[in-house]
Amino acid sequence: MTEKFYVTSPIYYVNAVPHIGSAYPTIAADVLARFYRGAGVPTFFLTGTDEHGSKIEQAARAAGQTPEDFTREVAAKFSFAWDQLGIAPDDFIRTTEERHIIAVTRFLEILKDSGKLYEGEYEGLYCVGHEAFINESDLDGKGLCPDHKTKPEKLKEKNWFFKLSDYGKVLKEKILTGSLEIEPDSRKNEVLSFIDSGLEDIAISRPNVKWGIRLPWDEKQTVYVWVDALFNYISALGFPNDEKYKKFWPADVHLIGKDIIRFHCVIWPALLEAAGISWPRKVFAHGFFTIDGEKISKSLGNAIDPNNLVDKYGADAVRYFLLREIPFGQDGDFSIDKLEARYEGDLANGLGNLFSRLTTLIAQNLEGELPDVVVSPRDFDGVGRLIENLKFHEALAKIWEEIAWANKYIDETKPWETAKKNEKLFKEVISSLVALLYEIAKNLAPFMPETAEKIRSGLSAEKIAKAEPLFPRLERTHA
Ligand code: ME8
Repeated sequence: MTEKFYVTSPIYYVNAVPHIGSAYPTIAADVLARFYRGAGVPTFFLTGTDEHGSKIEQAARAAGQTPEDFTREVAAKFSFAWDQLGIAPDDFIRTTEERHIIAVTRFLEILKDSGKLYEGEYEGLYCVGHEAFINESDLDGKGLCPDHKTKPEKLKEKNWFFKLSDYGKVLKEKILTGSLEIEPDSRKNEVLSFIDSGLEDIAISRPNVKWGIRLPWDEKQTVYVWVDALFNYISALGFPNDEKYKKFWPADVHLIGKDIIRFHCVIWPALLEAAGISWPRKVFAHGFFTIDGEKISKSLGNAIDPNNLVDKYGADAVRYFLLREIPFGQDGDFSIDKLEARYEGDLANGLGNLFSRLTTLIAQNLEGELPDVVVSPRDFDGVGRLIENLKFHEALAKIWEEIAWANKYIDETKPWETAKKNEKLFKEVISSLVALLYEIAKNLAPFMPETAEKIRSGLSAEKIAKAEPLFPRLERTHA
């Protein structure tokens, strides 16, 4: 196994409050971090908020607040939501923090000295929703951005440019040799063909955006928000001198959505290369999900607040559902019906029922005393490897096979009958089930930390009592 593990989620724009889309990669990063921590590997998990640029400035204005107050309030909402979901990052970076601004300023000076920046003029269409220039050919019939349904601004500006066009060759080489891994493969191919189509230099500063980090050598300009944002991955570690930076950089995996792959697989490595800094080892792009078949959008108002889900189903059920239902890396669909079906089937009737049957048998027949625990009758080979490879849904499927096996084993051995007839056999059955349940809890811990803890503490009590249901019956939302 690796000697250290550094995982990041995207940092989220604070123009929107947390929703299940932003919760998704953050939960996945938390699962990886918990898994590596559990394996004794020094681990660092970073998340945070992206707070500069026109989009945020406009959102603050619309809310009638200063950008400072606005960003602070929304960042706190992210932090709160992640906490509710059982997400435990080692750090939460906000791009408006002093430590970030200092690191970005330092990095820009290095970049300037590299000779890879030059001043030029840019004319193009800027989409504030994307925080990026877009091509005329990308617009819909009405001349609007197809994703944001807004008219892009025509800009003609003096900017500082970065010679991205110099980096096609090294990017291709490192991607093809796997020195920068991009997963899934389809995303890797997408990046490679984007590079093949020819890289253009990019503007890395904006003269007319006030809400941003000033260029140290040209105070009239602020850093392009995407460049500012990408640096979070090293500023949070205390680039360039902190021990943490030396210990944890390069990132072992950046988890991102497929929408922001070019920034992470092309611009970010090229900027690092120019500054002589090592590249992240892997970028994994997950898919997008719809809600009841519809795109998540402000105008539809269908964004789901994870806090409401946690209140109703508990954090672990939400974590389980998102990672079990949608194969990580593919697109999928979210619906309350599907969530409730898995809650009742997999969680209440599967795992919950197993735990309650077992504790009841021990409480009723052994006066709550655990027989000697043996080795688990089933092994969980491969679950760890599946997690390392980000195949979360397969890891969970494998754990649930064992849960199903255990419930069937109880049905077949009928321990409530042997309890009276054959105490030795009864104890053997119970011992192996307890051992198996410990194994289940151990493997489940990165995904469902609260549930794993309830199982462990329920089974390690001095006098084992019939357990409270792990997943109480739901009042159905739909008939
Ligand atoms: O892009 N399905 O931030 P953002 C799955 N600040 N994942 C979804 C989703 C959906 N429907 N909607 C959003 C930004 N996401 C930048 C990132 S990183 C240096 C800067 C997830 O608030 C997905 O991971 O728009 C996507 O990449 C991320 O939220 C974008 O969040």
